[in-house]
Amino acid sequence: MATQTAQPAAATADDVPDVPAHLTRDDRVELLRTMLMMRGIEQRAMSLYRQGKVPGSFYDGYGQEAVSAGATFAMAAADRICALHRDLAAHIVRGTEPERILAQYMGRATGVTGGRDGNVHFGDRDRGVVGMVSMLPDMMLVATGMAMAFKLRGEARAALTFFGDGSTSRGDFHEALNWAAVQRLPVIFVLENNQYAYSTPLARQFAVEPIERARAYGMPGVRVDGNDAEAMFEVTRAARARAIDGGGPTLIEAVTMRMHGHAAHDDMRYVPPQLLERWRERDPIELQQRRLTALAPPFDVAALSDAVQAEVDAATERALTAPMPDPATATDGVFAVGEAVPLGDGRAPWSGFARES
Ligand SMILES: Cc1ncc(C[n+]2csc(CCOP(=O)(O)OP(=O)(O)O)c2C)c(N)n1
Ligand SMILES: [Mg+2]
Repeated sequence: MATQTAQPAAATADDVPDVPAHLTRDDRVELLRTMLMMRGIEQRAMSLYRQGKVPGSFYDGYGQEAVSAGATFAMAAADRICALHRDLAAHIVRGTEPERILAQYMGRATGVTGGRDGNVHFGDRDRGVVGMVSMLPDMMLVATGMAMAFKLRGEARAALTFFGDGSTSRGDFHEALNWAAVQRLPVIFVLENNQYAYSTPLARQFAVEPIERARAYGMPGVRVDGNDAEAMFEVTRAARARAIDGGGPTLIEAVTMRMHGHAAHDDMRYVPPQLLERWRERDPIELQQRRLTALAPPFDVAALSDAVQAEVDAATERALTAPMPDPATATDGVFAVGEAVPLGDGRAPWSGFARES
């Protein structure tokens, strides 16, 4: 099992990588649109948070848009995606509407969870994005379990999960990699290495290169420029093809940088300014804009940016006028509906509700 190292494709702002193997012009535009939408929604949500309209805290993936945009774009509709707190582009690729996302952040009835959970802990089951379990990185086990089900049922589907560098220090990371490799499951693990876990830098997280863990557990490991959406697409596409062919899991390390604090309340004074400056030159959206501008004929990136911003503005207006949820519906969709079974019949109390189907 060789560990491949795909060096970051765009080492400097002027070094624009070659045309990718599998993306059409429209696909490349769509990747840019997705990243612009993620940034536009999150920037708007951040200002709504500062106005007191987003309760709790607010987490964003500023500067990391290429990871979830490129990876999710490579997956088929029947595949399942586990998106975390920096992966909004996964929802956008799958078609969750900006208005529902903004309403979600504001706890409105029209949000993805209908106001049951603010912030980023949401999934959209109809679109194959599984709701996030906050304990990190539990979604690795959820993805592994789904991949196990796909394999047992003989379905040509794969599961993909994102997770951060910090969460690789937890036991679940190791259990998921091990089981997926032993069972050769169709699962793709995307390690989003953004250099920090809250205020903890990489050097305090692991004593080996994280990608070495792939070899340790018996699967290919691919290191990729996480700020390059097209490179993300290509490595994920290859990992998916391998998974569907029965080749088992892949660990992808997407190297990127957390450009904002851990959440809205964090001024990240612990991050050296020079580090941020270096990464600012490698902004994933600017990279994709340069690429599309260099096409013949050049693509009008400014018009796309304006169109996305107008969409975010309209979505914000609608989300702001959406109602708050009716308290009477608070437990809808939380408990299974069915007949109550009296205690004392030998069954455990927690089996008191029979599932409808
Ligand atoms: C088991 C567990 N411990 C702590 C937390 C609180 N927490 C949420 S995000 C986060 C940082 C995780 O860092 P990393 O995995 O690198 O992801 P990043 O936030 O950098 O994307 C922490 C500590 C949690 N959700 N789960
Ligand atoms: Mg991190």
